[in-house]
Amino acid sequence: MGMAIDLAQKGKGQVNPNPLVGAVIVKDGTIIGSGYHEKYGELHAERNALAACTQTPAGATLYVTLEPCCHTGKTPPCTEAIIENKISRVVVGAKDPNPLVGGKGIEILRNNGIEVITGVMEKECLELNEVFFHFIKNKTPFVLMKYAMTLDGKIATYSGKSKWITGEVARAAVHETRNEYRGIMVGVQTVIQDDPLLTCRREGGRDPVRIICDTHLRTPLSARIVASARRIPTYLATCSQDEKKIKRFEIMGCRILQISKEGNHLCLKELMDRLGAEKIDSIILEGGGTLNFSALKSGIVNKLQVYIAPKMFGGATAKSPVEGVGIEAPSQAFQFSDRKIKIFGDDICLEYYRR
Ligand code: AOF
Ligand code: ZN
Repeated sequence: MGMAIDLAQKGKGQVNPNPLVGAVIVKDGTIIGSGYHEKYGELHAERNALAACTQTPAGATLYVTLEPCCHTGKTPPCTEAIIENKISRVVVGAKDPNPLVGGKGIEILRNNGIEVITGVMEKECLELNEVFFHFIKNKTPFVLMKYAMTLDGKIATYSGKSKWITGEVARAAVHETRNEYRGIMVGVQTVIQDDPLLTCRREGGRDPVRIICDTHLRTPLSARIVASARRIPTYLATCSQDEKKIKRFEIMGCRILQISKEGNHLCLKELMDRLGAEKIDSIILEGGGTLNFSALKSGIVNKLQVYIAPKMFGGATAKSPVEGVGIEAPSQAFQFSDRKIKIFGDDICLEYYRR
């Protein structure tokens, strides 16, 4: 199962909004075939593993990270292939919460005399597909809030400069994440201040779809994101009704999402529904502080990644990662759990889930 998980990871950046799935076929103690879900819409892991078998899989055990499907989607049911190939035992990591499957895959296999063992390395298999499990249940993107800060909690110097806070190893990890996640979202203030591109600078990587939260449509037409919108899908989420302005962005290749207003900002929950409908299953939220606070407050954040570099900027006016109005009492704090610590050279990365 560990090998099947490793194989599944190879599909990162290629399969959204479908799951990462790996499969290994073992006969008489020998691996006779393996495979993974390589690309969205193409063959599932189980069929790829069966096709790769070096000898007949009859009587073999199939290890698969996700319950085999039993529906005809873009491909025929994997349960059929497993039955036809006379696999005698199937070991499943996690059950498939897809309502089209949801335990029925396992049931069909058992009804056909196949022994099925479930929940093997389940925790790891659930984590592997945290995005898929969230998206299939909620139909909204899984949101990762990510920022890099100094030891004194600054994301820029007092003059607004932020290149760079973390070192090269940590920055490379960020581009791995950009390859994995389908979308990346920032507030308009970040676009005005940093003029970022938000692309994936990793060899063979995929650029995430870019989303700018821009309540009053203040994005400069000269921004690099706008200039590259024909090449990389770009959404401007706004409350503005200014048709003339909207037209200008559309001509540049941006897609406008008109969203209702909630207080002084656009309604993030509504935006998540709209992005979910566009099949965007995952988003990296890269700030700035105003949007980060709104995102926490509106409850759209699922996971947190905080990169910390061993340096300090100081400065009372230097920006910190979460701003907005904040909360009044510590008892109202946004809470996080399930801590993980990752090391990237001299930097560290803390990961938590929103509680
Ligand atoms: C995958 N890859 O390896 C497995 C999946 O639209 P389809 O036909 O590609 O089916 C997608 C569903 O199939 C998916 O939501 C999940 O429930 C199930 N299993 N999907 O893309 C795979 N095993
Ligand atoms: Zn399948």
